[in-house]
This record gives sequence, structure tokens and C-alpha cells, in this order.
Amino acid sequence: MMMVSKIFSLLQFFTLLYLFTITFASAEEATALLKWKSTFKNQNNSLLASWQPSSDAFNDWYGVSCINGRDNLSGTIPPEIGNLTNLIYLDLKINQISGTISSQIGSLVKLQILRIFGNHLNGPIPGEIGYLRSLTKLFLGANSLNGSIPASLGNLTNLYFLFLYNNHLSGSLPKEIGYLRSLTTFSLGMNFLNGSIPASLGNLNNLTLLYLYENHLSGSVPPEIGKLANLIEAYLETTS
Ligand SMILES: *[C@@H]1O[C@H](CO)[C@@H](O)[C@H](O)[C@H]1NC(C)=O
Ligand SMILES: *[C@@H]1O[C@H](CO)[C@@H](O)[C@H](O)[C@H]1NC(C)=O
Ligand SMILES: *[C@@H]1O[C@H](CO)[C@@H](O)[C@H](O)[C@H]1NC(C)=O
Ligand SMILES: *[C@@H]1O[C@H](CO)[C@@H](O)[C@H](O)[C@H]1NC(C)=O
Ligand SMILES: *[C@@H]1O[C@H](CO)[C@@H](O)[C@H](O)[C@H]1NC(C)=O
Ligand SMILES: *[C@@H]1O[C@H](CO)[C@@H](O)[C@H](O)[C@H]1NC(C)=O
Ligand SMILES: CC(=O)N[C@H]1CO[C@H](CO)[C@@H](O)[C@@H]1O
Repeated sequence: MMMVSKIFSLLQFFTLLYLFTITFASAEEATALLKWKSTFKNQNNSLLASWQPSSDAFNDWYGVSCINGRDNLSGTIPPEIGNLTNLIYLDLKINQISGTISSQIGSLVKLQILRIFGNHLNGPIPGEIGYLRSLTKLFLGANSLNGSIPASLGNLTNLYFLFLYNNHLSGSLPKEIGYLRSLTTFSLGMNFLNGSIPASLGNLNNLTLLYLYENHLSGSVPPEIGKLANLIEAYLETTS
């Protein structure tokens, strides 16, 4: 349980209460969160009153999620995040989170939604993100992530939203993205990607929105893109 208190020392709960959405999956998770609560400076806050070790607490605790929007949660995503293996929903969007995304995030195998856009995250998207096979929504946009897009993203076959826009991503767009057949929205604009648009994107039958604008992509648009019968909007504007 020490690791749980460690995370709390990094993320101040008072702000966290408004911003950090956790969906509980097990009794162990609840116990860990109670220990976490015991380390808060403001644990007597009325909003925390519902966090009690009673057996039916789960539903009540769920109410702590996203009560209001504030944009002042600062801290990092430490390796200890990997200890919260029962997390199914992690929402830290529009805050001041900095540092890199720990590769330990790959341990959160139950995670379905990861929403960390609008922070100051830098460094690479860890290849281990490809272990999060339960993910349906991945929002990493509006950070300072760099390096290339890991081909392991192609393992996330349950994804239907993939947002990577407005980062510093470079290199080419991996053809493995073409395995993400559930994708409906793929947003990759405002990065530094080069090379050509992979023909495999033509496999994404359910794609409705495709945004690749403001990159350094070159070459012609592959004819396979024309097979995307559900496409409503595509911004491909390439510069070189
Ligand atoms: C919280 O309230 C209890 C009494 O209800 C008190 O004993 C305790 O010291 C308080 N804790 C803090 C951190 O203020
Ligand atoms: C955000 O936090 C900083 C200190 O870290 C503080 O000076 C500032 O007033 C806070 N802003 C808001 C909107 O809470
Ligand atoms: C992705 O799947 C391939 C096999 O298709 C596997 O070799 C690789 O280790 C996986 N990577 C991740 C990060 O899950
Ligand atoms: C990514 O950014 C970090 C600094 O934030 C830098 O040290 C590193 O070399 C960059 N990597 C790439 C591939 O640009
Ligand atoms: C594509 O969309 C249809 C209709 O919403 C759905 O039934 C189907 O499962 C989707 N395909 C994939 C691979 O997600
Ligand atoms: C993409 O950019 C990298 C340097 O960032 C370069 O090594 C590579 O050759 C470029 N690829 C293409 C296809 O232009
Ligand atoms: C109990 C447990 O899994 N502890 C791990 C928490 O995370 C740190 C950092 O990744 C690991 O070193 C611990 O083993």
C-alpha cells in the first residue's frame, strides 16, 4: 500500500477530487484508495465523506468523478501508476501534468479509457501502451510527446477513438494502424510526421473522421482511402 500513498504525495487530492476519475473494479482497489485517502492533507473534506469502508460504498464513491473542471492539477504520471491494475478509466485531461508517460502504464490491462490530453507530457508514447488491449478511447492530444508512433498501437483493436493531434510526433505513420478496424475517429494533425500515408488505412471501414493535417506527409493519397464508405470528413493536407 505504500506505493498508493506515494502516488498521493505526487498528486494533490484537493484538486484531484475535481479532475481524477477512477472507476473501481475490485475490493482491493477500494482498500488501496482508502489508504490513499488516509494520506490526504484534507481528508475531512465533506466531498470525501462518501469514501467509507462500508460494503456498499462503491456506487457512492463513484460520485467523485469529474465534479467540476479545473486546470491546475500538477504532477507527473509516476511508474507506480502501474500498481493500479484494476483501473478502467483514467481521466487527467487539461491539467499541468508533466514528465514522461511511464512505460508501467502498460500494466493497466483493464483500462478502457485513457484521457490525458491537454497537459505538458513529453518524451515518447511508450510502446507498452500496446498492452492495453481493453482500450476503446485513447486521448493523448495537445501535449509535447515526441518520437515516433509505436507500431504496437496496432494491437489496440478495440479502439474507436484515437487522438494524437498537436504533439511533436515524428517519423512515419505505422502501417499497423490499419489493424484498428474499430476506429471511427483518428486525429493526428499538427505533428511532424513524414513519409507517405499507408495504404492500410483503407482497412478502417468504420472510420468517419480522419485528420492528418499539418504534418510533413508526402506522396499521393492512396486509392484505398477511397474505399472508406463511412468517411464523413478527411483533412489530409500534406506539406513537404
Ligand atoms: C478529521 O476530523 C477528526 C474528527 O472528526 C479529527 O480527529 C481529525 O484530526 C481530523 N483530521 C484532519 C487531518 O483534520
Ligand atoms: C494554480 O496553482 C498555482 C500554484 O501552483 C496557483 O498560484 C494558482 O493560483 C492556481 N490557479 C488556480 C486557477 O487555481
Ligand atoms: C503486439 O502484438 C504483436 C503480435 O501481433 C506482439 O509481438 C507484440 O509484442 C505486441 N506488442 C504489444 C506492446 O502489445
Ligand atoms: C524528445 O524530447 C526530449 C526532451 O523533451 C529529448 O531529449 C529527446 O531527444 C526527444 N526525442 C526525439 C526523438 O525527438
Ligand atoms: C463497425 O460499425 C458497425 C456499426 O456500428 C458495428 O456493428 C461493427 O461492429 C463495427 N466494426 C468494428 C470492426 O468495430
Ligand atoms: C523522416 O524524417 C527523418 C528524420 O526525422 C528522416 O531520417 C527520414 O528519412 C524521413 N523519412 C522520409 C520518408 O522522409
Ligand atoms: C505491489 C506492487 O506491485 N508494487 C510495485 C509498484 O510500482 C513500483 C514501480 O513500478 C514497483 O517497483 C513495485 O513493485
